Amino acid sequence: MDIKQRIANLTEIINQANYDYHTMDKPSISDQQYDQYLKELISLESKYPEYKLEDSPTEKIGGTILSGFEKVTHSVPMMSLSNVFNKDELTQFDERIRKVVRDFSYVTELKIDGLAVSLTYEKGLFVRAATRGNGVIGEDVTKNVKTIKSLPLRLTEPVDIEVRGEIYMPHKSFNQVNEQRLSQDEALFANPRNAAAGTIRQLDSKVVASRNLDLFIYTIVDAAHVVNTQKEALEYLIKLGFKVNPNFQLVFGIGALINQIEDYDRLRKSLSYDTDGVVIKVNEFELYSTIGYTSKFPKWATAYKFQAEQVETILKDITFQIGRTGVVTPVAELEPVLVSGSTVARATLHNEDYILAKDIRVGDTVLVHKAGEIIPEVIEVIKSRRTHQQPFKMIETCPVCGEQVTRKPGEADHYCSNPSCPGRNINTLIHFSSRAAMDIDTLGERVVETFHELGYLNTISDIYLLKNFSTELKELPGFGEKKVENLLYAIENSKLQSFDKLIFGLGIKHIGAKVAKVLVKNYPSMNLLKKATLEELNSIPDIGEMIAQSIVSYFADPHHQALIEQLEQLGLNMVYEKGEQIEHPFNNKTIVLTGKLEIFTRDQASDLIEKLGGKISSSVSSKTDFVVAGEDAGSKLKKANELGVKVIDEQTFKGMVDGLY
Ligand code: 1X8
Repeated sequence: MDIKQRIANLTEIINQANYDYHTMDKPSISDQQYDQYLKELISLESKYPEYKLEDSPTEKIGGTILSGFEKVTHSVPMMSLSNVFNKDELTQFDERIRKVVRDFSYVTELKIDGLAVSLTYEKGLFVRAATRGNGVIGEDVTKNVKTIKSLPLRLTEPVDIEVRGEIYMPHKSFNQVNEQRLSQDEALFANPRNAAAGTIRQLDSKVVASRNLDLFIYTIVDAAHVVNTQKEALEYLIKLGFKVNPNFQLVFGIGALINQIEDYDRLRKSLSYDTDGVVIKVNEFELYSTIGYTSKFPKWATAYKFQAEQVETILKDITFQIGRTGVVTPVAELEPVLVSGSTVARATLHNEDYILAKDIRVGDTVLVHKAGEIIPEVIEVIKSRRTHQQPFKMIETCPVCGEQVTRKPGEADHYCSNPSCPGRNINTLIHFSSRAAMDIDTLGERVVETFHELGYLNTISDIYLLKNFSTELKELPGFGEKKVENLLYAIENSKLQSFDKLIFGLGIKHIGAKVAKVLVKNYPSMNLLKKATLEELNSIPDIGEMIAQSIVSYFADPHHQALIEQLEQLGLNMVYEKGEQIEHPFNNKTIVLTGKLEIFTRDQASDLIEKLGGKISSSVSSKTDFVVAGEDAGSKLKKANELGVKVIDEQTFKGMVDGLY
């Protein structure tokens, strides 16, 4: 067969396989076969670019890097829909229509919680995708949308057509994306809609391809030229090869409409993507001009918005959380309940006014929801269940440092008046777990922030109490079993960290890593150090007046004394082991061994590195300090070179450790 023909065949086979798998959910060839065809096509296209077809599935891999998005003016504005929030409002919607037309039906469709796009096809070929933007002008996201696996690049008919739909991120992709972001210490997406919107505006389409977005199409622009009803429009979209949400229904009358919505509300809980309501459209296009439009919405359609899930539980206690700025936030400690798919044991109560306005009291039965966000909220008290609960009273002293808590005039928030309140400074926690200090590498800045916001982390000692919340942590978006176990393991491990690292980690003013080392050499245990006097400290070379003063006042503070005692009880290492501190280039460094070693065995090399204070890692990242590359080193060496990580060969390595074993 000639090359041109083979490329055409492969294009068709792979497009069909994509359709079967991603649109029909019915795989027709094995993954292995698919990969083989795709590989062959990629290779042929690179050798014979002149034969590459416009609907080539290799476009789905991404690879274009844009500098920005061009503006696109929509041929027909993308309107939004009016909303109704309950059955009464829905009935009024129906009655308004019934005043002007008789004999009509509705089509109901799930409202997908994503972002709207408009797709243009010319002669059946996909040419452009644009976001909604302000409804009149959107952005050209063609390259990114092209990576969506269920998007047909060629329709089954050679038509010129513009269609609209919703891009969304399925739950599975959302969880994967957040897990990855967590492991790279990046901010988590609050919900799948934000994740989809953030992804579609990525400049690198390879990133978009990796995020596994999906797409449901629900509208044909100027549909009345093609078909007569919305139901026919959906059927025609399916025929053209689009992925249409299968849960659409033809409904007659308000009674059936209400029943249908109740069915959807049950159905949506079992779906693998977020929906936020039901779209209700009059089915017959010929009635649209009679029913008419407002300046913003069509009057022949509306969106019924589902209530965010609300669940009853008991408010066991109200505790207080100190923020970065000293703001004191009351937190509801709840009897754990399942809300919108995850367990909720804590919820924000915002501030004193919020609690008093809703008259929330410890012991009450309360309604909790999670409006698509990570942080759950107490909405209201079920007053009929109240027995003898006492009214809430705002605290007057800080639960962390004991200093006064005051409300600033004109503000709703209370603040802890102690500028160095340990509860207030999450930077202390971030510093403590950092690599140069206790080296809890899975407890990065973002994770600390998230846990702090949720009330799990206030003080350093809370880090070692996280294990008591492992069940709750595993339920958090982006965390999960493995992640939490790794984190708790790293935390336990850090208890063995050397004494000087602990001293450095405490964040005592003016005590850097070097001074911490000097200190532990002179005071080889916490017991000795905490009793150090100004005179003694001043007499040590390298320790000046300011440092001496800072140490003495740190250990004189009862909060710090309590913290140290707690950490001691939790089992942290508080003695300096002589000989442990080796001045060597590997000390404190992360090292990756790769390729075949000839002088040393892997185990010997690892042991040596560890004895010299280094850490062995199995994968190369920007955090790697050295790669020791033996014979035939492969991808790790390549990655090290790409990242600019220092690479040494085995001979050099030998030179660096000679005489030390
Ligand atoms: C928005 C949406 C519509 C549909 C589904 N999901 C949405 N987010 C639908 O019609 N099936 S229609 C729509 C709009 O017109 N703004």
